[in-house]
Amino acid sequence: MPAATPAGPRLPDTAALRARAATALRRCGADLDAVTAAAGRTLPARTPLTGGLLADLAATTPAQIDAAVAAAHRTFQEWRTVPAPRRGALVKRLGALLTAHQEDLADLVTIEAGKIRSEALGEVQEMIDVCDFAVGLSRQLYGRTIAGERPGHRLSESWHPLGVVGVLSAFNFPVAVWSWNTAIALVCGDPVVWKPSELTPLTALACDALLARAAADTGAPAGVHHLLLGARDCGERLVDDPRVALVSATGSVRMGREVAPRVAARFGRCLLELGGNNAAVVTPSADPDLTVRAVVFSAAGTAGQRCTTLRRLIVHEDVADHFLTRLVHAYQQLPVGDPFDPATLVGPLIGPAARTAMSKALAAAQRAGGKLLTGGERCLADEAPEAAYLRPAIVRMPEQNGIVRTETFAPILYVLTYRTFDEALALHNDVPQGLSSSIFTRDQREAERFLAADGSDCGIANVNIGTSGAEIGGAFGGEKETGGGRESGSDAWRAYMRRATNTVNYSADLPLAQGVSFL
Ligand code: UN1
Repeated sequence: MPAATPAGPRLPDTAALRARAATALRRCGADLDAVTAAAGRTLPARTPLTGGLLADLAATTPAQIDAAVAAAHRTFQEWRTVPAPRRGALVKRLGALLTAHQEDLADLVTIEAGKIRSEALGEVQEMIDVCDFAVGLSRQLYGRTIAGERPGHRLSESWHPLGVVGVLSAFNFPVAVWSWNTAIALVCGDPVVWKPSELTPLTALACDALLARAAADTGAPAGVHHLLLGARDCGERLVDDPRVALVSATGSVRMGREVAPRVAARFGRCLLELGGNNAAVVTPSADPDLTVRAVVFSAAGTAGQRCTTLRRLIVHEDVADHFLTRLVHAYQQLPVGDPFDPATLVGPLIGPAARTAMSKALAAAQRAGGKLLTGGERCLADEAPEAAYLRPAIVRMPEQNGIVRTETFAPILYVLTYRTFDEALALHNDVPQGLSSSIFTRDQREAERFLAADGSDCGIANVNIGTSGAEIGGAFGGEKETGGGRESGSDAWRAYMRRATNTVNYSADLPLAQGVSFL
């Protein structure tokens, strides 16, 4: 449990957190006092550790947003002609600066998003990893040569920079998802305008300062990156601006439903990473120790606030009771509290609204016949009444009803049981979302079936590991209401470039395709 004496404070106070954030920012090259608003439109920066106010920041004005997009668009005319490996040099330098400032950035991630130390460091590592990936990619933006049908002709495709990329990111991965988009957009030749979650402006300021330094150090134009601090209206201006060629948005399904048609109406491109409702199938042959550990990390880690968090467990009825006894026991040992304490495994939820959403979902699940096996209690309420520390919960459900099919961004794991493997797959796929999925089995037939065309319908399908914690090398994203986008590894870079098909006639004849004769 967190090292604490019952009488003493168990959480750092807001003033200490503010000082720590200011130090981390200063080391990264940003000055908290300089960005604090004297008057006018403000954006409050809070910490979920106490619920306290860290600073009132000056919010970006509509005129500044338009100026940022205009500058990014101007920079595009130049940046697109810089050879990709030279663009890679900027990202290489960014990766080096992120490495040098891993601790500072992790401090800010903990202070603003509430992540425990190891996960905060892991999030920064994810940024460093994607920079490495993008640097390699900067020499591998390959097109194809295609076997054409006409003699004396060469048919090929080339990939060109697309334009300004607008990145809308969420609080739960305040910097990693930005880096997936930004590192790849930059090597692809696209300037970035970033609108981070209004809940995590300080981590964004630090990243923006480091990228500005990387640009200065490598001779890249400063206009390749712009940060907008503000609420929804900031994002809306990016969504509606025809100079923004690609809007890459991470967040709720509700947000995606607004963004996608607005971008489509102007024939812009969208890359959406929306909600998940990720499940794991636990079969009779599953390795019990490994499965319990994987399930606890995926379901209760990050306080249940990953898109990839495990939210549904589909367990074979023969092993359900035994497995759940072990799982409940593991849950009850989870230390909840100050995320800076190395013993803590579960930090706070992002704020009071998340606390309410969790309580409401638990009440709805129980009204529908669910049995709360553990969790849901509030912790540290006396010390931090504005914060949201809750024990991760497990609820055994009689069926997959509306509440189970809804993503609640909190540590609630719903348990369902199955008899036949087909039944497990049907339950698995019968939700509107399609991000991540897992099966725990030592039966190869089951494992392969889960990964086959009629198995999991998600963008990520795993065997004997949990639903969360993907590496950056694979394409990240999902189907159905998750939005269909793919980010980070594999060939996700193609979303950030435009494809041109080129046919070159090096003969003296003019044969027409499809055997057409004319003139
Ligand atoms: C997210 O929650 O939006 O796979 C991203 C994972 C992390 C990324 C999650 N690498 O859990």
